[in-house]
Formats: sequence, C-alpha cells, structure tokens
Amino acid sequence: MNGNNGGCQQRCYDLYNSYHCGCEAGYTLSNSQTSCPGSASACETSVADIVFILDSSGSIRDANPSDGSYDNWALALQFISNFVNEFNLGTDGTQFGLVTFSYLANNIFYLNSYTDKNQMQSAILNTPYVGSYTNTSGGIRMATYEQYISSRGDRSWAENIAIILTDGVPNRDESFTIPDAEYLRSLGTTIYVVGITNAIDESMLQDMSSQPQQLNGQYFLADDFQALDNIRQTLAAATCNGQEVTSSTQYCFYTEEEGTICLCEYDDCNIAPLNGTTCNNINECNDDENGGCQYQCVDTTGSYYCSCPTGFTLAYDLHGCEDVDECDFNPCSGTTCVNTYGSYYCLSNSVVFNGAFAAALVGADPSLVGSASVSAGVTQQTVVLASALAVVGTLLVVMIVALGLRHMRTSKKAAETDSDTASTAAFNGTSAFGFSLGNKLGNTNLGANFDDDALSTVSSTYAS
Ligand SMILES: [Ca+2]
Ligand SMILES: [Ca+2]
Ligand SMILES: [Ca+2]
Ligand SMILES: [Mg+2]
Repeated sequence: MNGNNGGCQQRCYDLYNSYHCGCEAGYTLSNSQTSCPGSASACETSVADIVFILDSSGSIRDANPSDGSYDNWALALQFISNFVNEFNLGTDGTQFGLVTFSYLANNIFYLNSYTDKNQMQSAILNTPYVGSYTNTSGGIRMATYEQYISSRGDRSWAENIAIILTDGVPNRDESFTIPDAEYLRSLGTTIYVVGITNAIDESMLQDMSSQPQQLNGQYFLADDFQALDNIRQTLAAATCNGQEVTSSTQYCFYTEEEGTICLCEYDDCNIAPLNGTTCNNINECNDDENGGCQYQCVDTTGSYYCSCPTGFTLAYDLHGCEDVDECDFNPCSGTTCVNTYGSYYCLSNSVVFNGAFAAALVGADPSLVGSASVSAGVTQQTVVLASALAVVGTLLVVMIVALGLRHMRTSKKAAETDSDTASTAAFNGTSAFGFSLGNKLGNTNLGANFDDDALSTVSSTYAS
C-alpha cells in the first residue's frame, strides 16, 4: 500500500489484489458511494426469485413523526421500489413478488405479475396500508405456499430469496414465526430480515434469517424508516452476491469487522474498494438501553462512559452504580454517622434541642452543624430521637433500595447485552450527576439541597 494508509482514515486491510478501509472499535465506516462508477451494479446480472414480505401492521404508522414530515409506510414502499431498480427484471433475470402482512397476509403481486419495471414500481408504491396485528408467520406462509410455486412464476433453476421487513415483534401466531421461517429455509429459500426501529427483537430477526445469521450479512437493522435506505445497497449486494455474477465490475463479500465490503474491478490490475475511507463515531448511548449504563450514559468520540449521581460510585463493571459509604470518611465530627443508600446523615445534638427532623443533616457539610451542641453530652432526648431517626432512616433506606433495585432490573439486561461493547470501549471515569434526595423521598424535609443537574467533579479516573 502507499504511504497514506491507502487513503483510509483509520485501518487499512490489504487484500491479495486490492484493499479496503476499516475502523477502530467505537467507529463505523461511512459508505457514501453505492455503486462502482461507470459500471453496472452487480445485481443487474443476477438471476433470482425474490419475494418481499412486508410488515403492514398498525405500529408502522403509529411510529410516524408527530409533525407529519414523513410517512413510514411510504418510506418502506420507496425502499422496495428503489431496491427493485437495481435489477434487470424478467424470466431470464430477477423476478419479484410482494406479500404484506398484518392480521392476515395478502399477495400484492406474484413473481410472474410484472416484467416491466415501471409497472412493478407503480404497483409497489400503491400498495395499500392495512394496520392491526403483526402476523409475521402468516406472511412467511403466504410466500411459502402461494409465491414460490411454478404457476405463480417460480423457476426451479433460479434461487429463491425472501426479504422480510418488519418494525417489531409478532403479536399474532407468534410461536409459529421461527418454525415457519425454518420450514421456508428448509425448502432452499434464503431469508434476509430487515428490522426497522428499536421496537424489534434482534434475536427473533436473527433466528428467522438464513445461516450464518450474521448482522449485515443475513439480517440488517435500521434505526428508523428514514435510515432504511442506508442499508439498501448492502442488502442488494448480499442478495446478488449469492448469484453467479459473470460480467460485473462490482464484487462484494462479507467481513466480520466491517460488514459487507464491495470492490470495483476495473481490470485485473485495477481493483479499488467501493466502501468509504472515513470513520464515524458510534453513539453507544443512543439505544433503548442507555448504553447499558444504570444512570447516565455519556457518548464520546470513539467510545462512551457511564456516570453515577452524587452519593454513588461507578461499579467495577463500569455500568452500574454503587452507594458510597460516606461514614468511612468520618464526616460527622465525632457524632454518629449513618450511611444510607445514596447519602448519609449525622445525628447531632442540635436535632435534640430543636426537636425537628429538619435539622438532621443529610449529606451536608459537617461544618454546618453547630460545634457547641455537637460537643454536648448524650441526653435521654438524644437517645429517643436517635431511635426515631433510625426508624425513619431504615424506612428511607428501604424506599431508596427499592427504587434502586427497580432501576437496576431495567438496566440489567442492558448491561448484559452491551458487555461486549463495554469491554472494548475506553472509559474515562465516573463523573457524578447530583440527584435530589428530597425529590426521591417526596420532598420530606430531611432532604438537603442537591442540584439535579449539577455535574460534580470526576471522582475517579479509568485509563482508556
Ligand atoms: Ca425459484
Ligand atoms: Ca461514541
Ligand atoms: Ca451512602
Ligand atoms: Mg407491528
């Protein structure tokens, strides 16, 4: 390779006759170009029977933006229309069928319905939206029994491909989904699955797809319907790559690290990568699971880190939050310190003489406690009040632990699924975001003044 890293911003992979760029963990390759300049797309020479199985359930339009700036159903149809545009249609080229599913499944057109691209695209773009339930298995069965049959145009010598587009998990006949997909695959059909939005169940999509069931290989994810078009070329390349492509200059293959990589082969000695050279930051916090962080997830360029509120410290897994036992640092100037989940308090004599809970300082600067009263001896009142506070304190601990556990339960799955990311990502430490104890307790007057959004100083640093 030449001295500028092949033009690659981060990694450059050498191939026997070419090269392609790659990215460090925490970055993704930008793929701006979609086809080799001045060349036919690989798909133009492919031969296949492709059936789209399209989710038309109620959740599709339910997820439309409130300002009406775009329509998810229209974007899904446009995606299929643009996909079809890559192919040469016909009985000696690629044929397409279209099935929609919601409560039931419908055949919109069959493999032998259209050989004219404009007519097919018009039929796609005019497909009616249904709404209602998500019966994915119904769509798969419709394709299995009513699309891939010779009377509807199926050619025994042309590979069968099904592309399932869905925005969520099935909620009708859901237990049949995987068995029906497995049955269709057992007939020799390759299934690709495209999951749109974060309402999808990734393992369900993966289980429906054909072996080796890899992300960006056999199943694909799009953040929303607007992002759908970003995966069109990769999906097209994947479906075409299984074909005998003889006269194309575009050659694509799957890599574990970078997904599908495409090369442009101008001649035997001039083969150049089609994929981009620059790497974009992945926002690990921008998922449903808060990057696996129990409290705050902070995205950084090429990485991310978790932070915890005041009174907590980052756990060893770098995602959870653990209570700080402030009493280890003797903050109460000789009076009794009581650690609580997320804070602590000091039992002082001023409490006794004032007879008010308000003076029991929660996580407050010990210098605020009157030094004269602090040094006073233990009285019977102190003992009574200490007992009362102990009861109140115990109740608070139970409440806060309950809140914490509830939070941890919702974060647990996230921490598990994201552990791979966590181990490769660099962490820059635990900065603390204050939360108001008073708020958590329903504004009892025990709460000291914590600032909800105040970013306190970094309490520890982890090497990146
Ligand atoms: Ca066929
Ligand atoms: Ca990042
Ligand atoms: Ca504490
Ligand atoms: Mg749905």
